[in-house]
Amino acid sequence: MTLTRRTLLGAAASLLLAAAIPAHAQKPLTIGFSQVGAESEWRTANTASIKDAARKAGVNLKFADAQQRQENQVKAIRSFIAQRVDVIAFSPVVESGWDTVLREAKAARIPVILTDRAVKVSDPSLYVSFIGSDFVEEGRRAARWLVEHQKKNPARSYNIVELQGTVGSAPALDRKAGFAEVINGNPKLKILRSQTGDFTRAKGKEVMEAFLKSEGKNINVLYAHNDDMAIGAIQAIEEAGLKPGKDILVVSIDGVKGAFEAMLQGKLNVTVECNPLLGPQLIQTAQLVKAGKPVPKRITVNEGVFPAEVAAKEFPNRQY
Ligand code: GZL
Repeated sequence: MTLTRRTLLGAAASLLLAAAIPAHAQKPLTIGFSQVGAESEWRTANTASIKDAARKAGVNLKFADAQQRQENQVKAIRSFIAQRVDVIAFSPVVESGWDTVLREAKAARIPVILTDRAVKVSDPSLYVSFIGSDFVEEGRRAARWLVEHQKKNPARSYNIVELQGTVGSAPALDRKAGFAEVINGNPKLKILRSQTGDFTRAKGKEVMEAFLKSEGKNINVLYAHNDDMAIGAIQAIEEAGLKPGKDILVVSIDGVKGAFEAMLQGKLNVTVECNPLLGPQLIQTAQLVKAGKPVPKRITVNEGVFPAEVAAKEFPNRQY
């Protein structure tokens, strides 16, 4: 029997076999996921959501924690390519520097899904979909709360210090831009100092200590790009003998449990929600991509704003 005929017969046999195996018994979908790190309560909830959704769907999840370092994410993506996973997904720690490795994934014909944070790439076809929040709008919402608060005391001016997220990350760049857009031109709202706290409690406390040392009682408001930095800063404010939430208003983003607890203690004034529960949408999108079905380029999530007045009522409903 010639090789060709044997090969054709072999292929036909395997096709018949595959058709006979029920879908659930076929090879499970394998997703390689590179996570930013474990820097905040938000990230912990995001990781739990992804792992839980993968487990429930019977997905084989290869999970890599990059400890907030881009080189670790590039390494993880290359490893997923070498392992020939079905889909690569990741939350890019920073916006730029992804073209080369994403071109390698494209050359290997492995689709890439972005979750949580976006990338800036020359060729948008390097990823199939981005599932996450509108960070510019989150920054606007934080500023709008402060604008409305200032209107209650029209004669008062507010000096603001800003704790930015990780340098170069989409949430840090966009939350800064959205906040600045809304306060721009308002003579009563002025940003005195702005510096990164890298989204962590420890760094948020450290930078707030420096702000207090240089600006002292001049500070009326803290705008933190995430609740973890705000919670660290609250400790610094108290250690300086000031009352967070009163002497210094605290405006933050994420909506994690720690922020609700701080609001219930009167130490934080408002948190703008940033939903980390992206697991189910990620798995569903990966399954559609694997099945060759079309998926939206941009999948957003619904989010709210939680001022301290609603904290007691809302806290029991929080899922993260
Ligand atoms: C936002 C996410 C940010 C959170 C932080 O989607 O990337 O990173 O706001 C987290 O808490 O560290």
